[in-house]
Amino acid sequence: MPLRLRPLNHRALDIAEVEARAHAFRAAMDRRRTVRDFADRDVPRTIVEEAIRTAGTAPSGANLQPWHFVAVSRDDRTLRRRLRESAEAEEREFYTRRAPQAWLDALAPLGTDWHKPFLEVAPWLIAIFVIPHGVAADGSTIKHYYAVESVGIACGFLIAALHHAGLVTLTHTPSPMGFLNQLLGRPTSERPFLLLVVGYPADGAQVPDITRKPLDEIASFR
Ligand code: IYR
Repeated sequence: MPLRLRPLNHRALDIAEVEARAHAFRAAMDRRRTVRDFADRDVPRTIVEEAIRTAGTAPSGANLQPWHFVAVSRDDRTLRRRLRESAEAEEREFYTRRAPQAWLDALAPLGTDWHKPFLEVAPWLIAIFVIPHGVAADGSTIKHYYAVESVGIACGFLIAALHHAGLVTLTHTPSPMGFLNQLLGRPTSERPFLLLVVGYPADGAQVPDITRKPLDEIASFR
């Protein structure tokens, strides 16, 4: 494709405003917590659509946008029950057999176990798939460069968008996740990446009292 350019839509702010916005955004993001206890309160589909549109603005390798999002409402109770049953079957294996003790020890401060009631309770689940290869008009295969990195960035945007809108999320990683292709009708050429649980927190929801590493532990300036 030929290179076509258009003007960048960017407004240069004065530095005091840049500083204030950087701080305000950090403070807002710092209030984001992974929540495991969801209310059964509804969230309109339009909000989920808007958050997925935000995720779709993420940068991606060669702008190939190697992602697919499947949003599952509570309308199909049977599907929700199947998703929960499949995830819990894998998770029960994980927690009782597959996980090495060191992994279980690492998870202990989070208080997780194989029970996943939020898969039925929360108003929305968003399953995110990586598409490692696309198909060209002539049927040939197109490699999606940095597909996993791109989808990771898009998921960051999605989580930030939902948090910014006033909702809470849980990044759930049932392992293995192959059942998502089958239950959600996605081809095997798409790889499940994660299952994002979306909604409002239950009344009185609590979260683990954990801390984030300070800047000097996560960054160096040279
Ligand atoms: N997939 C399991 C286990 C789990 C793994 C990690 I790494 C976590 O940060 C949290 C949970 C589960 O979802 O419970």
